[in-house]
Amino acid sequence: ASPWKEEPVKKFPEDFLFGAGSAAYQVEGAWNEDGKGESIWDDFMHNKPWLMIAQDGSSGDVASDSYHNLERDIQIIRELGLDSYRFSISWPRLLPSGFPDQVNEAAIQYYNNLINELLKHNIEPIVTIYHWDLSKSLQDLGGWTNPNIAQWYEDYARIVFDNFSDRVKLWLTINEPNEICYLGYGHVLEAPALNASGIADYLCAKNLVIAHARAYHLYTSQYKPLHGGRVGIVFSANWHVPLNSDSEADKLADKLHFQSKFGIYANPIFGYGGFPKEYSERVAEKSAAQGFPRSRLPEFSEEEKHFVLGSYDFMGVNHYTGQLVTAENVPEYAVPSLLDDTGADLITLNEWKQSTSPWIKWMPNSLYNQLLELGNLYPGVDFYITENGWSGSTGLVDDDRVDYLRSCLQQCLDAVADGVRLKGYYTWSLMDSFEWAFGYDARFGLYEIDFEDPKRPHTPRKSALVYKHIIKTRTIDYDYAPDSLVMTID
Ligand code: GBH
Repeated sequence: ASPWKEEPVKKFPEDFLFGAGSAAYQVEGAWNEDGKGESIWDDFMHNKPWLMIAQDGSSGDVASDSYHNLERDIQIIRELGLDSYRFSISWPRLLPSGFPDQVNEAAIQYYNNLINELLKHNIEPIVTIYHWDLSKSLQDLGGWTNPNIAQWYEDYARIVFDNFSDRVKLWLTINEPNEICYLGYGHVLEAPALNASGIADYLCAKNLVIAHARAYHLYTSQYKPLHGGRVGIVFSANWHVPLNSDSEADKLADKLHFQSKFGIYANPIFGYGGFPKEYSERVAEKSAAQGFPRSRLPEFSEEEKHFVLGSYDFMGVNHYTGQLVTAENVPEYAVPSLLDDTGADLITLNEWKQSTSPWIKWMPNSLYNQLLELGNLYPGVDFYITENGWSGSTGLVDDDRVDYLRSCLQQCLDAVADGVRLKGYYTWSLMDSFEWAFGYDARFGLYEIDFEDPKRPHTPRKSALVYKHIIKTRTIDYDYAPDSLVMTID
């Protein structure tokens, strides 16, 4: 029975971490300064701009210019009163060649300054080791489809731990495997835009979970005994339900869809090991029928399964929305592809409020449902919501974001009351930043950034004041309305 059940929780526990997040390519800028190497996102923006959804010539070359505005970032983090700040380290900034033959001192300086400033003000850093900006030099060798990447990633993680693990206690190995593998290698929505679904995304999936496990074991054997921190991985998890709950076909489509986006990454680490059984069987059958001599979904050896299984201290979850899943009237997907293997179509309802991002609609109670599902699937696991947020446009009175934020935090409280071991919540994002293929069209920030101005001035939105009040009182006061949009450090 849950310790929470007897006394429904109205208040967030004192040790619950309230945070906000960012990612290196989205905020740092300084893409070619101080010895930084080229990443696959630099390459994507400079050499394949036609693949962008926002056709406005934007890129992350300067972004929110956090590399030159550390004081500003610390200032706004302190104004909000965050318990914790999530940021990522840029692999090519730290290791310009992708390999540890040279370590960039300027990068160590920048991240040291950031970490030290956070700690000076009692703010817990949670650091993503890899948030999508792979060194281009490693992509030229196949990137995440090359099994050697598990070793390259471990080498990189060792440099990260050597330099920062005396002070950073919370580590996120990799952000959103599904987006890296499916959208980057299976599709063209993200770098490296390989567009080889049903093959490259599956190779990536296996190599990526092994890379994660290598970093986990490295930390656990060599750094944890000295510093006692914790290591997790971040999955994207959008809520999903069969469109017709009486239909066996819809239920199967829903299951295979969730396995294709989440299970193939989570099951090897948190489940019973290896890829999920139903999904492996489906891809093996399809592959045979298509004339492939073996399944397009690679297998794990017993040794690999054992190595990966249980390689976690907690799970990070990025959650934004959800969909209804059906097997009816499924479009003709390319063959082979992950979508064809899955055989599902995703439906959203017109009555759900639409954000500025085409992919985010407000599906009622999706976060609560997702947390409950994960809590039931993986009992005993600690969770953090590592991203959750609402995209709007420019403007400071962001009432939709305020409503969404309050609702999602209420859903967190409800999930905690029902026994889910949720330890923290990080809103996405601290400030407006470069939103990948969507450029600067989608604004997620608690703070607005003026990207037209070379100084990148920042202004708090209403949601910043509301979040600050929630953090301070550790309750959600639905009547709270700030008198003015002025933020100061308490
Ligand atoms: C997160 O991904 C990322 O981790 C974060 O860096 C990012 O800033 C944040 O989302 C907000 O965008 O409409 O077909 O082009 C969430 C997963 C992957 C969902 C890309 C939207 C585009 C789908 N996202 N996807 S489409």
